[in-house]
Amino acid sequence: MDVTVVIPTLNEEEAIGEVVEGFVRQGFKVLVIDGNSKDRTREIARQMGAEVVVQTGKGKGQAVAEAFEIVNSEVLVLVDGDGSYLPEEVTKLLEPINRGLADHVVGNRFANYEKGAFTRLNLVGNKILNFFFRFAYGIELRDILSGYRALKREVYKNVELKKAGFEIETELTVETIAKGFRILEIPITYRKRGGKTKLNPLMDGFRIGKTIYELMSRYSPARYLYIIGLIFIFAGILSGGYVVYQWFHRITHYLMAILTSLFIITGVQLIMFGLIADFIFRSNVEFRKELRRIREAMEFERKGD
Ligand SMILES: Nc1nc2c(ncn2[C@@H]2O[C@H](COP(=O)(O)OP(=O)(O)O)[C@@H](O)[C@H]2O)c(=O)[nH]1
Ligand SMILES: [Mg+2]
Repeated sequence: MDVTVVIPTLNEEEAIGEVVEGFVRQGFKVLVIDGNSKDRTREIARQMGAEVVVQTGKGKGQAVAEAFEIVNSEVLVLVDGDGSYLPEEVTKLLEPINRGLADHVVGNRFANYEKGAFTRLNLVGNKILNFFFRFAYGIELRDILSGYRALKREVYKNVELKKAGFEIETELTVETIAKGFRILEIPITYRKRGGKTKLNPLMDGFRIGKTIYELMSRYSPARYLYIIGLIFIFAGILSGGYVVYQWFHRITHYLMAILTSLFIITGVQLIMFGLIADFIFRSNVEFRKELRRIREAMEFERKGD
């Protein structure tokens, strides 16, 4: 199989040599996309046999998007340059793709992580964001922010990435699902990184949460509308309760009664729109999947001729 390993780096001289070597040893092409490191990262990567490109813009997300344009292999593996993932375990990620079970495979770090690989804040932040993601999209994923992934060409050439920074993993995951590709998690090992992290847990955590929420209106419209609808109904129940309570005390609130019905009607309407949105969105995804199956079948036949 034709595989390119893409490693975004920013000042990773401590670990990059070992990472590149680990993949080159297994016979993979390696592309390091560097964010203008001020240390020896590029030099070491080249020595170890990687092709090195300096990204044109800023941020991990921009670097990855750029690499998606440069590479054209059947499969692209994405991995951090900090030594926190094991190059040998790449076979675990490639296997489901080889067997035709998935289009995008994510290494789940929570299966087996070294003590100290996650700081406490990092662990809590990850759990919260994963929980929020499951709640927002209704998809059973445990480690959406993992940096170790394998993507088929169809996936990495078709996802639309707009975020420049650490929101990239969220965007990649949501885009994969919205475009009707199959995503799968596989347990992997996660080690303590060499060198310092570039991620600011609070700032970037907040940005990632914001991205999950922003993408929701586009990719999980039903749940988005249900939540707003429920807020309206809740407001209606509160004001309605108050109106009825006062009415028993012989005080009538006409305006508030009208407001109550508006709240409830708006809420119910939003939920109905949500149902319709859900139906449209689902059939759209099914439609894309079916189209892909047909296209694959046709290509398979053509190759057979
Ligand atoms: N090209 C590029 N790589 C970056 C940038 N920021 C971070 N990286 C790399 O992206 C990978 C993930 O970043 P890291 O700091 O390990 O984040 P964490 O794994 O979430 O703690 C590492 O290999 C970083 O060197 C950037 O602005 N440009
Ligand atoms: Mg890392």
